[in-house]
Amino acid sequence: MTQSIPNATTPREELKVLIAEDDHNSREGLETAIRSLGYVCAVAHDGLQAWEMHQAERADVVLADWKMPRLDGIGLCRRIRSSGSDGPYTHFIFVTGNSDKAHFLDAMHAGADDYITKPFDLDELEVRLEVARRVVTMQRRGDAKHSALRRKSDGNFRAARTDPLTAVPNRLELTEDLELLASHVDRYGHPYSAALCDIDSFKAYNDHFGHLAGDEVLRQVAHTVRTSLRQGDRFYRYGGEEFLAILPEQSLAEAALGMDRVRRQVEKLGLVQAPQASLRVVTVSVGISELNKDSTGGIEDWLRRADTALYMAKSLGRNRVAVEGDVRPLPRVG
Ligand code: GH3
Ligand code: MG
Ligand code: MG
Ligand code: MG
Repeated sequence: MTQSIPNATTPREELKVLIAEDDHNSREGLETAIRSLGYVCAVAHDGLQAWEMHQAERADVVLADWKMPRLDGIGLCRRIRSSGSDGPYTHFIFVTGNSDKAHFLDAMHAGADDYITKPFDLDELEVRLEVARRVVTMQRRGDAKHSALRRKSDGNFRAARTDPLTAVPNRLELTEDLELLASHVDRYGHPYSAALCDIDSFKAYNDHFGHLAGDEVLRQVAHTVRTSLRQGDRFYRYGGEEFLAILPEQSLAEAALGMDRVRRQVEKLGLVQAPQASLRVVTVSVGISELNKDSTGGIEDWLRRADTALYMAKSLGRNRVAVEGDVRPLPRVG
């Protein structure tokens, strides 16, 4: 056996090697060789112990004897192959006295990557471990790339469903959520209220203070409404200066009370309105409708009813909450 010293200047991927060998002398010889080549090494006295150790701390490379008590090398190889389909790859090398073709083929069919016959040659072991290192390194790089791509595609998924100005979910997310919600109402009969919120006299605000100042108002109002809602309520930018809150398990009366609290929070922001607006500070009007198992018109009709209620809130003087059915034909103010 010639002993070669690993090149300390080459950056090397750390490789964890696990030896499974029941024969004392073979085990010690292999361990000494592996350590001399600069690898981290763990040692098991049979296949079952190796399997348990591998489960506790995954090895990058397994060097396994063939014949061992409790679980032989073939059994160990099969277990590792059938368990590791979604994790990092384990490079499996047989180190065995069986030098015939039939054993070699059995080993490779069981999922082995390489096959070394005893007595092993240190130079040969070294180059075979270099092969293992290349495979493991490539696999690690592939995993890192895959994770990065996955993070990116998760990020793209979120970005496509988020309004960039206010950071609240957008219409695409709403459309997807509404499909789910419709099936929930059909199946479980749970009621939902829709609260359509519209900033009052926002055109006047923009005309007076400019579009950028208007954007800032949109951000602040969105943040205030969102943080004033109950946990479990959902909130979307519906379009322009309109937002939609979906309130699960709330009757119209409960939703009206809750949304009036939200409306007051917006008023309390005290964002000074344009002089030509009818109100002194920035406010919202809210229209509420309910969807339950008795609703006949479906989602579209539900949202249309919220819009009608919103129109009513505007007609009644803005900065207020109106519930569907509140039909009081007062003249539109402001
Ligand atoms: P009302 O009280 O009846 O709702 O009156 P309003 O002026 O709020 O309603 P109108 O529909 O006449 O005007 C809505 C305004 O909202 C006009 C539009 O420029 C503004 N707006 C819509 N989206 C944005 C946005 O992203 N940024 C800014 N700054 N303004 C927006
Ligand atoms: Mg043995
Ligand atoms: Mg509007
Ligand atoms: Mg408006």
